[in-house]
Amino acid sequence: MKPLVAIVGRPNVGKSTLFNRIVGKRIAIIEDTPGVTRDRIYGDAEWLTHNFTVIDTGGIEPDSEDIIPAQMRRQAELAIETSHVIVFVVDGREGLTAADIEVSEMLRRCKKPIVLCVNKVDHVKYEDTAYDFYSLSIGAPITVSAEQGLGIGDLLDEVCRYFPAIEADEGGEAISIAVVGKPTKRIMCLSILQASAASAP
Ligand SMILES: Nc1nc2c(ncn2[C@@H]2O[C@H](COP(=O)(O)OP(=O)(O)OP(=O)(O)O)[C@@H](O)[C@H]2O)c(=O)[nH]1
Ligand SMILES: [Mg+2]
Repeated sequence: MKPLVAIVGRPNVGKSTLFNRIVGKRIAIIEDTPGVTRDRIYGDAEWLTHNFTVIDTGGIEPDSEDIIPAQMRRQAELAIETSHVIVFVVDGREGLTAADIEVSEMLRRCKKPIVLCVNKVDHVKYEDTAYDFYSLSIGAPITVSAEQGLGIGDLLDEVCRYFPAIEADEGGEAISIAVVGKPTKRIMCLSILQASAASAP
């Protein structure tokens, strides 16, 4: 199985734009309105020697009790639960918000590798806005412009750093499945032997 990477964050930060940029196709719908993505969208991607799957998710509104935001949050939680690495997207133009802090607390509980991505840094002159996000205690923020295609290589380098352990784990799982398969084979052989013994004159 390929590594799974979930793109999460509050609404309208540019998750779908980043997703399309990483998969190299316009799969997800992009609009300047919060709440456009409602489901989980999967796409295959590659970077250097790695093949992986990316999941775009709906924006997480931590406080909302309304049905649609709650369902979108559940979709994002499902993506987080099944993924190996999380790309947490924030908006470098708007700066740090209370919703970002709440989403970061939710993500920390999942105990998976998190890469903090500050989007909408379309020009180096905006790079200083990233410093605010150090206070999320998630690690060094990586600045990108999903729209302009800036910083995507650095982001993917960081994401792929977590893959070797995942790929090694997957191998371990495959071996354990093979061992689990053995007794069945023996039982089958035994049944064939018994059947041929029974049918022998
Ligand atoms: N300036 C700038 N705008 C961006 C960038 N990336 C995305 N946007 C804009 O931000 C808005 C929201 O983008 P989306 O990709 O739909 O955001 P989203 O996080 O998927 O939004 P939801 O699905 O509603 O949660 C759109 O108007 C995009 O064009 C960027 O790098 N720079
Ligand atoms: Mg979206």
